Amino acid sequence: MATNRTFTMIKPEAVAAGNTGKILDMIIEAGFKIKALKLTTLSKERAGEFYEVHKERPFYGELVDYMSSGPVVAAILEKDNAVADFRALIGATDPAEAADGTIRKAFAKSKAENAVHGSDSDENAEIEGKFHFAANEIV
Ligand code: RTP
Ligand code: MG
Repeated sequence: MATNRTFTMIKPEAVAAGNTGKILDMIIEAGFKIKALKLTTLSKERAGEFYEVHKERPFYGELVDYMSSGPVVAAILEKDNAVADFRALIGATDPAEAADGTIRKAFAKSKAENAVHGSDSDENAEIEGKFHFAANEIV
C-alpha cells in the first residue's frame, strides 16, 4: 500500500447508533477517497490481535470486548498526508479533549467508546489494511 493511505474502523457503538453514513460523509468531505470498505464483526481473537500493541495496558481486556461487541466498518482511505490528516480529522482519543469539527467530538461517547480508529503511522496503516482486506478487495 502506498504511504498516502490510512486505515480506519468505525467502532461498534457508532455503527450501532446509526452514525456510519454521517461519519463516512465527514471523511469524504475532508477529501479522503475510499479504496476499500466493508461491514464486518471481529471475533475476540481478531480484536485482540488487531490491538496487540496495547496488550500490557490496563484497558486491553475492555478494549477487546468492546471491539468485538458488534459490527464495525473497516476502510482504507487515500489522501496526501493521509495518516496525519486523518488523525487530525478524528481528534483526540478522549472526546472531552477533541477539537470542534472532529469526528470524535461529534460522535464519541467516551475515551473507550470513541467512534473511530485511525492508524498512527504509514507502517501500521499498511499492516492494518492488509489485516482486514485481501488484495482483490482494494481498488
Ligand atoms: P485508535 O488506535 O483506536 O485510533 O485510538 P488512539 O490511537 O486515539 O488511542 P490508543 O492509545 O491507540 O488506544 C486505543 C483505543 O483503546 C481505547 N482506550 N481506552 N479506557 C481508557 O483509558 C482507554 N484508553 C484507550 C480507545 O478505544 C482507544 O481508541
Ligand atoms: Mg492508536
